Amino acid sequence: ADEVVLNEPRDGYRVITLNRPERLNAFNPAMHAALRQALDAAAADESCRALILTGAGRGFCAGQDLSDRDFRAGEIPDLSATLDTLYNPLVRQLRDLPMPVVCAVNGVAAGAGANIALACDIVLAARSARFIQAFARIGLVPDSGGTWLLPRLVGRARARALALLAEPVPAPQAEAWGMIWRAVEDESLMAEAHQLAAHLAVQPTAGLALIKQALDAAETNDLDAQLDLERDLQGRAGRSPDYAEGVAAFLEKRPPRFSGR
Ligand code: T3D
Repeated sequence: ADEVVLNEPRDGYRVITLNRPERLNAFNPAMHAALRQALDAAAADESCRALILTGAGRGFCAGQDLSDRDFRAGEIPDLSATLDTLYNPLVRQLRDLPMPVVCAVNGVAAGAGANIALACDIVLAARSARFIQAFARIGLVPDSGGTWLLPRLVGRARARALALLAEPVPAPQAEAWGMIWRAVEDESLMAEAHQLAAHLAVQPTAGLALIKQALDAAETNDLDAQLDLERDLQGRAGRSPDYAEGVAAFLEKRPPRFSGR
């Protein structure tokens, strides 16, 4: 019952739940370790072809657990070290997972919690959820990829104001701005997330992983480099059993049965 991350296998996918609800699922070292372990296990499990990441209780994640930062004890925390050893590897791992990650943002997502949600592949949020770049309120810099991802998601003007003002963005606004995929009724969030994950879990997983790779590279490639990359990735996709199955199913006018390979 005191597991800080829950890992629930479903048919073809897993649900990973941040589970420190009394702290709005703020990150401490134990939760970092458990989350990394859950992601490693998902990546190593061939039958796992999609993930849902969500939070227990009324929040999604309030970022770093600030009660671990006690200056009264004379501690001057080395935040570069926490980014290097905890947050940055987590964001890299999420981005590099060879399967789609659906984030079901069930409530407030603040600080690193907001940016970890935004680093997922498809972000669904409960209408009542909000996203807060809380860092500026406490003298910090948006991290976990926020300064890179936000301008790309919402444009330079909104990214600057959000980072500097630390104002909450309600989920429907986040959807309207293109920051997330969809805001849905609170009551239907998990049902919609499960539906999406179950759908993704029977898709051509290896192909979806190549799509993730192409879109990530596109953020920094010029068109020429991206065309070369598309050529290389399409070459790999074209040799996959799922491509052969997709074409066969189309020609035979039947639903495909993708193996994920
Ligand atoms: O440090 C490093 O390693 C560098 C990395 C930094 C990454 C970061 O994420 S920095 C940003 C850290 N996060 C924040 O600054 C957000 C802090 N939290 C809030 O601003 C608010 O809690 C929220 C806006 C997220 C939600 O507000 P509200 O009113 O819905 O809830 P609340 O009453 O503030 O919080 C509920 C409880 O959770 C409360 O505990 P209590 O009073 O009931 O015992 C609150 O203290 C606790 N809580 C919320 N966020 C955190 C937290 N406890 C520790 N750390 C938190 N981040």
